[in-house]
Amino acid sequence: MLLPHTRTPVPPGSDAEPAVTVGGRTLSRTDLIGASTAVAERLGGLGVRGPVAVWAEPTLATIVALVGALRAGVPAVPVPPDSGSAEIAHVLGDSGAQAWLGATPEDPHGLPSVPVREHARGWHALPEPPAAATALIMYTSGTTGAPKGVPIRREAIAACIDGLAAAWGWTGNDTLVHGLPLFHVHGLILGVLGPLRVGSPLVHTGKPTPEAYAQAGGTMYFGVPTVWSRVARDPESAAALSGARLLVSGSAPLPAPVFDRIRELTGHEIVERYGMTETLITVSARADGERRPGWVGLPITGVETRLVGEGGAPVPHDGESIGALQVRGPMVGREYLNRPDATAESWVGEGWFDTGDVAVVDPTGFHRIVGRASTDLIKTGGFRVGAGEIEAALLGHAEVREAAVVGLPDDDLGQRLVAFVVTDGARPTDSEAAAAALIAFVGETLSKHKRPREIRFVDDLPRNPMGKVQKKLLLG
Ligand code: MCA
Ligand code: AMP
Repeated sequence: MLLPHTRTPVPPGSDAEPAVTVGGRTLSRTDLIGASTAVAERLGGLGVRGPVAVWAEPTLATIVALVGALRAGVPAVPVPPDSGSAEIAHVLGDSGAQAWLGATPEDPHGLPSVPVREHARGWHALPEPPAAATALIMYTSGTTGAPKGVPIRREAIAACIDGLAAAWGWTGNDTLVHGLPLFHVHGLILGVLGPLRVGSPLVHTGKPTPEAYAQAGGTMYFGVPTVWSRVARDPESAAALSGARLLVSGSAPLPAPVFDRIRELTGHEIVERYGMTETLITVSARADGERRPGWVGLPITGVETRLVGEGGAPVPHDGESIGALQVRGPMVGREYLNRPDATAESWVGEGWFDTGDVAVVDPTGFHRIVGRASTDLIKTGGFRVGAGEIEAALLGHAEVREAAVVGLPDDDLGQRLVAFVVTDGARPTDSEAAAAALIAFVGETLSKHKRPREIRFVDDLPRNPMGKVQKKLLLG
């Protein structure tokens, strides 16, 4: 069964124990089973077979909605609560969402809403949906165009969580703490479905601040590198994590100085793991094994990886030779929703998925992610953002003639979104005000975290003789 089951080994009265705590409010396992069963019964009663959209604020109600949909076998589409209007319209239309389940945005875009009542209880035994059924549809950015939907199978989630539980020695004796968003693989699949499947209570801190992590008193902590670098700059909060069992980082490269500083402050070597929305988590350091700064570890149970060079030639696993990283395994997705073109580009045959990341593998099987093949996929604060989508949003502004978006190195965010903009007519005289207006303009259509941090007004963009913008020249 995917969700939720009792703790292993089963302690007496375990279902009365806390399952999830969000913002200081707790649901026991019994409460969560009852409330999510009520949601599933309601969906069944209304004949909603889905997909259903879930406005994924970090609340108990969101968790009840998502677990209810999973238990009903209705695909759920988590929608980022900072989404802009164009994004919401795209996600609802592309996924074919039939209704909102629980909270809605101010403009529900014409969809009805099925209420979620945290205090309602249902007690029917629900049949387990087929393992290959779609549990979630998650949206993720490509280099260009609108975000693509990734259907995520129940069996893929189970394989990912079980593989990580084995790698990390994760059991019902752990308490997991994090404050990550509930609309991505990291915060939702690892961070909510993980503890429910493993049987370890979850404490969600609302926001992933060092102070909140320090106060939560968990055994396992998840964070993106930005979270760990903020903890590294807060020695008092960091010291409070010394008693934990495992600190885990993922979603973007963890800088080696942050790894070193956290070790100094907490006595812990952070376990790093690597994954994607399309593949879930495929590679990780082990709790009982080596943790090497700058390296993301070994394939988890059931995963195969390979490095591919120019012309498809295999690249040796010698710790130095660089190749395109491809992965396959039971947690890897099978397609993008409604996008046979993009599916054919990334799924290259026999279940292999071309990650778009460039990596090296050493003779012991340890993986290091060297970078991305394209400068147009940017990771900022752990969020994946496509340059093309932001450029298209900027070009929607009447005064923007050309735009090029790049990720510049940033101590806090890893990469910071910077847009180079050519305006119609002369450069704006008050460039600060013009930049603020453009940043706000992007925030109206796209998610807040897709807003450029900085706008640089230029006369021309550097182009090659074919007219293509040479982004590498903007990075320097
Ligand atoms: C941000 N702000 C801005 C701009 N950008 N203001 C003006 N112009 C801008 N361009 C504002 C924000 O709204 C915020 O305001 C303030 O500046 C600080 O923002 P920020 O620096 O972004 O900090 P933050 O809001 O504290 O967020 C940092 C964060 C966040 C908590 C680390 O980036 C985050 O939650 N990242 C997690 C991403 C994640 O879960 N990725 C997983 C996907 P105010 O304070 O007023 O709000 S990857 C995945 O799932 C795979 C499978 C994997 O491997 O894990
Ligand atoms: P997303 O689909 O948002 O999860 O983004 C996936 C991308 O995040 C991957 O293709 C990598 O580029 C990056 N990523 C995830 N985890 C790591 C990591 N531990 N080290 C380096 N890059 C990572």
